[in-house]
Amino acid sequence: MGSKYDLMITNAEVVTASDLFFADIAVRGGKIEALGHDLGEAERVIDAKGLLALPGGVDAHCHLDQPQEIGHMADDFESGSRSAACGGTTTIIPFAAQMRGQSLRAAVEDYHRRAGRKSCLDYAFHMIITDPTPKVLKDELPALIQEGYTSFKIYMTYDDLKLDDRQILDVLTVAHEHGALVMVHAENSDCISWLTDRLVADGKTAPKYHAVSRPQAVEREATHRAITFSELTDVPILIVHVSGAEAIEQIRWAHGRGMRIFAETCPQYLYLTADDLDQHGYEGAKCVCSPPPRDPQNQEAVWRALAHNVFSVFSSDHAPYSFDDAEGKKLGGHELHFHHIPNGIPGLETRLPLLFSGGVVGGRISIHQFVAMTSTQPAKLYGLYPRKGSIVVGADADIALWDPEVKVSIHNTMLHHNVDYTPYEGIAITGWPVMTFSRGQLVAKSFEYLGHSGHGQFMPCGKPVLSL
Ligand code: DUC
Ligand code: ZN
Ligand code: ZN
Repeated sequence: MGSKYDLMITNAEVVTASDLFFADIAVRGGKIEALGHDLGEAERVIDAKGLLALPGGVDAHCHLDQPQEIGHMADDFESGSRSAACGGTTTIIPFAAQMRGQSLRAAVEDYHRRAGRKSCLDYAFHMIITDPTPKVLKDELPALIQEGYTSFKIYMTYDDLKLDDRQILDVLTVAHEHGALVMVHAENSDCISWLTDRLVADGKTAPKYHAVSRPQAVEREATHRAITFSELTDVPILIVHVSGAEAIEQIRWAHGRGMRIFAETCPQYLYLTADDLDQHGYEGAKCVCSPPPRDPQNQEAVWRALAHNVFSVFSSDHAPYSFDDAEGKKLGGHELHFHHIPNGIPGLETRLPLLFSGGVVGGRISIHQFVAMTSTQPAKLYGLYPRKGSIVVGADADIALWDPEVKVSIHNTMLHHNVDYTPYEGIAITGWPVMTFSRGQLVAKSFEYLGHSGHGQFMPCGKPVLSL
């Protein structure tokens, strides 16, 4: 090839889900064109000596500008992708959520309008199905799967979102017939509302009671029920945001029976506990998410399950609500009873450093497991591999260069989201991505955002790869 490459990353220690090797990475037209040595000249050369070159992260569970009846998410595709890029992520997959009474097609079209040309990173959509009418099941869903919306989330809780057991069996059947992956939010709705009513009747309304109203038993039961539905309909499912030992036990049980039950966990279940909801005043609202964070023993159970490959995916579940905000945690301008606090915490930018520091530097998981769970496996499960998810010839040049030794103390002031807090304030981290490339474009360097809106492209997804 005579002409110069666009970019050459030299002296990199390249890590994939399976391999580690020293190579130069040659990029042309946004793609990795060659890996090797003495590859020729390039317009731009970046010396990565001392750095690790990892595939950019795929954050397969984040919420951005998601329409909702009350409240407003603090991040849209612009601020969300900016924040993700500064944390080493190069692909985001947020949710096109169907409102009850709305056609699924209209929900997807509306979400494309919201995405506009705002993202600096490539993105795909999951769908959220809340109203599986006969038309949705027979026409819309099969057509949308065909068009590249090959995964969708369903809820077993929340009055405005949940499906009943029969509806779940119906949507799983469509997933089976058309080759889609269903993500399940597994918590028992009636148990939560019964517990909530009792707590409220006793005047127990502070943020800390959020965790009391959603004990592990309600997650365990719903996880088991979802596994049963998967068995009845003969289709793999993915249980999202698994919080602790009891749900893990159910997933291991299913694995023991040879079932393809995939599972995801998130940083909040490694770094937060229910005690973080029990802070002075209303501060605990900052850590209200569902399922709630548990206790140190359960944090250890999640770490062990990560080490044992029980989880295929590690996502942020970024659900951005500002604390001091009448559209956020103080909806309507008030401190709310726990069951009215918008659910979710920010985490797009801190997801990878938290797992790298506690997991890889902490000696709990290998760097290959890190790459697998944060990039390669989500790319495969959601039909984006091999374009995304690895450093291989022909893939998009989505690369994060990591300094594995840099010490960072997390503060919200250094983050790039639009949320006015981070639940990880003050946590000391070792290792941070110091340069992030999206299709060969440098989008973040040393905590500074260098990307631009509109660089990111929408990607229709292929069929899920369900044997990792
Ligand atoms: N589930 C999510 O996946 N995100 C935010 C809130 C929730 O319950
Ligand atoms: Zn959920
Ligand atoms: Zn979520």
